[in-house]
Amino acid sequence: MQQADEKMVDGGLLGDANGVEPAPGRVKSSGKWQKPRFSRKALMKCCLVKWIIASTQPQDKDDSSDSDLELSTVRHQPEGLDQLQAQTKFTRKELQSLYRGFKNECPSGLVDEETFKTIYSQFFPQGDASTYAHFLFNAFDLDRNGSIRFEDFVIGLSVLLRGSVTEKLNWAFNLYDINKDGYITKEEMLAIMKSIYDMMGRYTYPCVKDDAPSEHVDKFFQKMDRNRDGVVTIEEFIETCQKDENIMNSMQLFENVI
Ligand SMILES: [Ca+2]
Ligand SMILES: [Ca+2]
Ligand SMILES: [Ca+2]
Repeated sequence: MQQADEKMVDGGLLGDANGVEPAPGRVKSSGKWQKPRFSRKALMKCCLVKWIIASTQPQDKDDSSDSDLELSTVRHQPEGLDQLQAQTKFTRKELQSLYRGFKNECPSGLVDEETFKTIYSQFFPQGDASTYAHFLFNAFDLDRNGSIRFEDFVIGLSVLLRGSVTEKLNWAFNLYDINKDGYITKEEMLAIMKSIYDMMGRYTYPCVKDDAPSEHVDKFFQKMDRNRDGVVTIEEFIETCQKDENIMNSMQLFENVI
């Protein structure tokens, strides 16, 4: 019975991911480990997900490597899978796939800042990703002890990829609030923006001028700091973002660099 259920879930995910039916003739054998599939294209834009998926993809398609993978899937079950399923918007299978990749890349079960820097410099080789990776790492490392556990990692990913607009904005606020004091200053916003532009690289990202980050920030900050006290609170941030389409569009830029 369970096998049948799993097959149904599987088919649903596949259809959603590609918008097409699986090629006829490619019959899946149930119970076999499959390449991770995610139900939304947006997920695939996420560097952290790409990083993990790259490590779980078999180098070739021969059957022996498949059974190796199957074995290691069984070996590496995340602890508290039920709880994680409740805490995130990932399916059980997605969580298992993410966990497999995570354990492959980080056998210790923890990600450190250096790893984030390596990931982002790989995806953005034309720029300098180190500052952005530092800020992003701090946004995931909620207890600020210098490492990210799998649980924190997937809970963060779940918000970023499948959270509601408000959840995403809360997360973005936490990223922008570099010193985590509950306020975004103009300097913090500028530092984040600059780190994104630095990572993108001046010559490869279209329409980027030298003064683009500070122009961006001036505009943003004016709109967001509604009571003109020099700092942006979470309330100001969420209210402004939700009301202003331009800012929402600019948040897309941000979403492309997670
Ligand atoms: Ca931590
Ligand atoms: Ca702050
Ligand atoms: Ca204010």
